[in-house]
Amino acid sequence: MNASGAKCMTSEELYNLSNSGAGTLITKSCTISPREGNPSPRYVDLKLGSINSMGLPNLGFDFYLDYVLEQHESGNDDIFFSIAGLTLEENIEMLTRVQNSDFRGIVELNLSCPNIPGKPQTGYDFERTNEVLNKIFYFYTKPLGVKLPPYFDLVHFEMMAEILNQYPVQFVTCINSIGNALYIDDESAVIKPKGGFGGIGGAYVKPTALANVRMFYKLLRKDISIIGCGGVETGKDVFEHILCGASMVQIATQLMKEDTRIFSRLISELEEIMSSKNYKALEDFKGKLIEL
Ligand code: YRO
Repeated sequence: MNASGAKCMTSEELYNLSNSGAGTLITKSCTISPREGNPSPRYVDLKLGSINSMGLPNLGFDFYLDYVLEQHESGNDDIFFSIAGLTLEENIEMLTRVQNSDFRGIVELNLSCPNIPGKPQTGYDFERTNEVLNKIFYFYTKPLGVKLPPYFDLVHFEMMAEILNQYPVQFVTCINSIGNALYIDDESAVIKPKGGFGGIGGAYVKPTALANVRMFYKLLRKDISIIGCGGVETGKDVFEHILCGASMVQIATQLMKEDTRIFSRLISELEEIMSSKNYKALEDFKGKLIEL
């Protein structure tokens, strides 16, 4: 599937994804009101990946709720709806409306929202993450998972896993972009917002993504699925994410570099690797990384 943010904001983009070889799709993270996002240049393609500071441009909650309900009417409930309120109250309002709708798909809650001013993003604020999940699961009963930022410290993996294991989370998606990096061309930043700071994706982040998939695969309850995201360019990268424990894989940077034909390419490259190893199903190698 695509990762939220990559070619999934407009009707046309969602239409193209739904007619691609992707297993499913996810909508652009939304807020209640439509947002223009940050000034351009705000997304730059790099040799080894990408940098972005989009600033959450989206067509607003109602647009995406209408889209997923339209899909439901056509019999398609295998769809992910990404939510990224700028406050806990905004997330609760959107999720209340999803709960009370006919939506039968899956919500991915983006925990990279700014949260409380002066505090880290929600995903890096463990107490706040616990509070957010506690308030949400108090009323929300439909399938829901969380999109996590990358972690770099073993204790942070354990702290986040301990929190997530207390809630009926269906999946976690690892990882969002590696935040607040700076890419320079000659003497200049390459994106305009935030003095050139932005989230990094692509080949740069694959080892971090794989480590996050692997750690959460080991630490989370076995009924919590892992969606791998980060640095997928080829079927070999998909294979490695699954080897670390992913059940599904998302593509952002490489989908931006190519087009929606990437999904059938990745599937045939993965099938090629599987048949060369005599694997018939994902279960034959999922999570089975050889550790020396
Ligand atoms: O800038 C974005 O819209 C963006 N880019 C990412 O790489 N990941 C994200 O989760 C988002 C949306 C959320 C936020 C970073 C703007 C708070």
